Amino acid sequence: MPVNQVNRVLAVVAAAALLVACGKKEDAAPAVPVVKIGHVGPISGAIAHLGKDNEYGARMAIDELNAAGVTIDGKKVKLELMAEDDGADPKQGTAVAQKLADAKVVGVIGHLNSGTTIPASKIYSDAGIPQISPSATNPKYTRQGYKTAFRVVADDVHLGSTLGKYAVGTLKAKNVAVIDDRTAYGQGVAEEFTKAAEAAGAKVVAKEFTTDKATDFNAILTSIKGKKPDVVFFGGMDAVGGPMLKQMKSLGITAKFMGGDGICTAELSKLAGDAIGSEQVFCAEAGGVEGEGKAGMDKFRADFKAKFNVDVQLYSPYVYDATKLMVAAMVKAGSSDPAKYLPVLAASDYKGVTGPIAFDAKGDIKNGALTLFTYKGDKREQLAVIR
Ligand code: ABU
Repeated sequence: MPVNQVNRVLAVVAAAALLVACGKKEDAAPAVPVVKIGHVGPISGAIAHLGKDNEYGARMAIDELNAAGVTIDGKKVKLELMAEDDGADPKQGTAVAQKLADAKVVGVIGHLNSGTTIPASKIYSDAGIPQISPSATNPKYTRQGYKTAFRVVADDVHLGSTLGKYAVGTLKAKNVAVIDDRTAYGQGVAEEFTKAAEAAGAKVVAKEFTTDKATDFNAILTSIKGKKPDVVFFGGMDAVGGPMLKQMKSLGITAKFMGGDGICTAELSKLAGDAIGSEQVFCAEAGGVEGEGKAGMDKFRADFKAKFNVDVQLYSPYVYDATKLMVAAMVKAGSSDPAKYLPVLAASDYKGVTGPIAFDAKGDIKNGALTLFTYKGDKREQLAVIR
């Protein structure tokens, strides 16, 4: 074929290729808008197992929602989880809160700890970003007047006062010792326990302090032993409570051990070893289901185990509900713009695996439950659901 003919053929082929390419571009599906939701918990440090438990709850909700398809204002969207680690440290907590605000997430589920949730809540409030904590129980979080702050669990007033009454009324404690880890949560729940135990007639024979990083409690436990308490209450988390129980056993302290939700985990029995005993440890989770609600919770636990190959530690079901509840508010509002869906979120009337969720004027769950547990070896056994 002559050269000019070859050139003509090549030109025709190139033009056809260009047309095909252009056609492809026109036919390509439009990009699906991405809706970014933040999650924050301690994924590093002594309570990383609890942070991961929470993060898995958020991932499970997002994966299920994306699989089912989420449509906001007639448009299909893709949800994306921006998961951050605050190390349970207040400074790291505010740094990641700012990072999420800068990344323009439309909502945040977290943080896990009261000590990080409270300072971070100012950043979210200033940025107009709705925040739902699934586990921070210090009352201050929802008492700062921020319209963006919500909580799907009961608070430390409910936890501490119920445990104080239980120690005196059911465990018949006359003398109690109180230890706290000086965190916003540990100190707060210990104060509420103390008030309620004293009001019910018990004497506080010892008040001791530790930290959320301590590992040696011999000095405070030896002092407590001399005061012969019937109950030792610990305001803090399982990573400290477990070793503390072990050291109580080695010192021959036979008092019952109590704590709030921070010790009420699947991990506590592993951390305490045989010091967990049987009906030796009592604690409360700041939520709970009973009756018909148990089937949904059992299914969640089974699905969670199948997906992540680990058991629920404590608050992943609450994170799961908080995430789905936030997205439900966006769908109902027809917008993922925080300013538009925030009032819908505040007026939520949602039925989750953790039970019904509606918020009061402060952003706290209305009529929140709590569940008392004891341990029999490595089994956490439910005693009662209290409202
Ligand atoms: N509520 C126990 C663990 C989280 C916190 O409030 O610090």
